[in-house]
Amino acid sequence: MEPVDRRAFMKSVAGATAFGSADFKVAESSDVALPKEAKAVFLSTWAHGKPANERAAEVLRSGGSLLDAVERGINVPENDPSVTSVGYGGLPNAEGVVELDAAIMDGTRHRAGSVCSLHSIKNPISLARQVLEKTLHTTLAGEGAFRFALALGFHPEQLLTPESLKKWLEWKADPKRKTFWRNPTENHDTIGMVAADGEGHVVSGCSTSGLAWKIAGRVGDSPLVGCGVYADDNAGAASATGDGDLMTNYCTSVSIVHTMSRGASPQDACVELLQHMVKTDPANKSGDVCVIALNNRGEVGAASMRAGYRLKYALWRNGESHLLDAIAVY
Ligand code: SD4
Repeated sequence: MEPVDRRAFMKSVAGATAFGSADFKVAESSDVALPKEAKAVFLSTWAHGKPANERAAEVLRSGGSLLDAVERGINVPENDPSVTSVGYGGLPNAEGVVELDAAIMDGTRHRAGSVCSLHSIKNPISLARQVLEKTLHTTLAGEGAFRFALALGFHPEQLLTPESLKKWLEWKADPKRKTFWRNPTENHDTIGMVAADGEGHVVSGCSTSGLAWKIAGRVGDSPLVGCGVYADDNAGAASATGDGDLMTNYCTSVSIVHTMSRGASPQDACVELLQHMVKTDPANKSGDVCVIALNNRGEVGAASMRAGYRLKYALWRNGESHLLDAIAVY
């Protein structure tokens, strides 16, 4: 196949709002002389996806698997207290407890591991990976997930930072505070990461502290297989970020992957899902919905429902790391 023309690629990046299949070529498996990470593609949500992608590429370069790469890449925002929607420093639920959700899915085995409503464990994506590798289960929740973590040697930690505690106290003290008793609220920014190794293998991972001030015990879309993550080597992988209470009803990630398996590009599959959501309910046009996807050839797509909640997504490929704006469908 033709070598990737980096200059042409950079040109296409400038001012581009999304990558379609035409923008992008990956190495074929005959390019065996290329280092492992040179063939790989990492695509993640939001600005914190950029250092996550870079870490993921490093892990692959140093001999890790694609699953290791996605897990350790997602560990980066989980460990960063300035990211207030993932892991340590994530904003807590209405009771002041940080409850984390995460999932990872291996497109080769067609198996996932996930954890939800997990407290006191900084790296839920790593625990989700352990559910996948060490158990016959797919999802562990709450106290059981916490005890599973302790049994595996994870250390319990206070996940509230002085900053997130302060924000929670301010929210609590506000008589007009937004709650989830049929009221919208904000604070998003889950990390979703999808990856392809250039040899047909895909992985999807997702980690979040969920919606700030959520009702205790609420589980979002992120740890649900088919919603926050889905990966199938026969087609590709997808992930989502935004209002999980809305997106769960559309099984976003599996819908996108199934559309790709019928021949659609990742970009078209993302857009089709958002259009379908609006077709079933026009009110969804104002929803906070963002999706990312790639296929098993490493072609990528990303879309937001609306410009007012536009996804920034991070793309790593060919040793280059970019932060880009997704298109808004409405
Ligand atoms: C949730 N989807 O718990 C997550 C939150 C999120 O960007 O993605 N924020 O609903």
